[in-house]
Order: sequence, then C-alpha cells, then structure tokens
Amino acid sequence: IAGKPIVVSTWDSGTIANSGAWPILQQGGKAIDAVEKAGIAIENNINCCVGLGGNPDRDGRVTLDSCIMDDRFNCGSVAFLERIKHPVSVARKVMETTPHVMLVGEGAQKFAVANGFPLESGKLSAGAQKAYRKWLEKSEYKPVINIENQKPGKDKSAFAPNKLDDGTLNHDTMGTIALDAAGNLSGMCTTSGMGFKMRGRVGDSPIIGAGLYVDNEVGAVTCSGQGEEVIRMCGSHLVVEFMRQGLSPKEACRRAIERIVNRDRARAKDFQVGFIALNRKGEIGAFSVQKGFNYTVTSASINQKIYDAEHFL
Ligand code: SD4
Repeated sequence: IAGKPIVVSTWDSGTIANSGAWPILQQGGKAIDAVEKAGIAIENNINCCVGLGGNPDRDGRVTLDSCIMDDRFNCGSVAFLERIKHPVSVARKVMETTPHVMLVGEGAQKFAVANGFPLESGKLSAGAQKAYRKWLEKSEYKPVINIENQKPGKDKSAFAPNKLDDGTLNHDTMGTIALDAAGNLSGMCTTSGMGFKMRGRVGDSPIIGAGLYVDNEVGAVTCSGQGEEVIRMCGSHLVVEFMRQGLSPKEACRRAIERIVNRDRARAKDFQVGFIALNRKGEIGAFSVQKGFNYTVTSASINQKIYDAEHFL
C-alpha cells in the first residue's frame, strides 16, 4: 500500500477516527489538522477507552492522556487531565501557544479552561459506571488483552463490558498517523488509559517517543497496548529509527515488538502491544505482540479498510 494522502488509525474503531480525518486530507488539507479531527471524532464517541466516556481509574475518576506531533518536531501533550472533552485539542494548544511540550493534571485542566474548553461534569458514562461497579467487586488490577475486540459473551471475567449498553463497540487507545497531499506527516494519540489504573498513572499515549513519534524525513508511528512496555523501549521512536535504517514500516514494527517481547518472553504472553507505521512514501505496516490487533486505512483508493496485524507470539 502506498500513496498520499493517507490516514491510518489503530483498531477497527479507527473507522471513526479516519472519518474525522479524511475530509481534511481529501480536500488537500494538512495532516496536523486531519489527525486532530481524528482525535476529536473518537473523543466524541462514548466507548471504554478514549474520552470522557472511558473507564475510570481505581478511584472512579476518568483521567485522559493525549499528544499530537507535526511535521517539524512540534509537539504537545496533556496527561492526567480530568473533565475536559477534547484532550487532543488541548495538546495542540500546548504545542502552539506555550513554550512547553507537556502539561499534566490540575495545571493542564486550568490551561484548558483558560483557553475556552468547557469543564464537564466528571460523571461516568453508563458503560463505565457498570464496569467500575463490576471491577470493585474484586478490585483486581489485571489488564485484559485486546479488550476492544472481545465480542459480547466472551470472557465474562473481563473487568470492562465487551459491548456498551448503547451497542457501541469497545475499543482501545486511538492512535492516528497521516500523510497529506503535500507530503507532510503528523500524528496524534488519545486515550483514557488502562481501565482501573492507579490514580495518577500515566501510560505511553501522551509520551512523545513512546505512544507517538513523527519524523517528517522518515515516518510516523503510534501504538496501543500496555503502555508500560512501550515506555521502557521508547516504542514509537524506536520504530521510526528502524525505518530510518531502511526497514519497511512492517519490519520496523516487528523489530520493536521483538525487542519488547524478548525482554521477558514469559510475561509477554500476558500483554498486548501493537504498532502502526507510515513512511514518507505512504507505505504502511503494523505488528503486534498477540493476535487480535488491527488497524484501519483510508486513502483515495482504500475506503476504510480494516487489516489484521501480524503478531509475534
Ligand atoms: C495505556 N496504551 O494507557 C494505553 C492504553 C492502551 O491497550 O492502548 N491499551 O497504556
């Protein structure tokens, strides 16, 4: 697959993100605007894993992480952000209007409100309330692999519902990378993080180099899965560096997954990490630890096609 413009997002719920991004790209717009729209689209959707409808932390509060990066190494990020609907747009504001890259918690919220983002109620969505009540029964911290792909009925022990009450699919962290008609790359990542995480926990998704990295000379990479495993390997940056050495996007993703798995093969059976990569030629690739990771591609010739990633184990 090659060509431009093109947008690639994690998971099959990437159709929602790509629907936000594609109109911009199709009209010759910028990748940075397209990926922000992708984030907004998924943050508007009530689901387990992105935005204010997502699963809360152990204290019952939803805390959001997001980052964005353009074709000139400009980047912005927010983490541990509460009661703000569009963290991706706050991240962009951090990028464009502050001397900093990252704002967290109370300070990030204060910055958002000062920039006109409404402070929302903080009430859990119906799906999240139900999942939290269920989690409290055992209060176990055990991430579920590929939670987004569990169909109703499977794995009753999962701490989150397989399908939300309104029928929307569960899915996971949304990472979107795009190449625009002018040949420039950008990316974003947005999430409510691991469900029932410790209060204050921040994953890979808002960390530049872990959950997202963009080097316009080489490519763009984002990922989903167990954030701790991604952070310790600087996952997305690692994939970009492998592409810089001449590897294809898929092979670059595979090599990064291999490094993550080889750290502790026994443990790797119990977590998922999946990368997606796009190089400056518009070639794409993906690889994951476990079976079950997929991604969505939209371009002039590919209409929201969902691909299964190859997996290591
Ligand atoms: C995190 N990477 O917070 C995110 C969540 C995720 O599959 O993608 N889970 O660690």
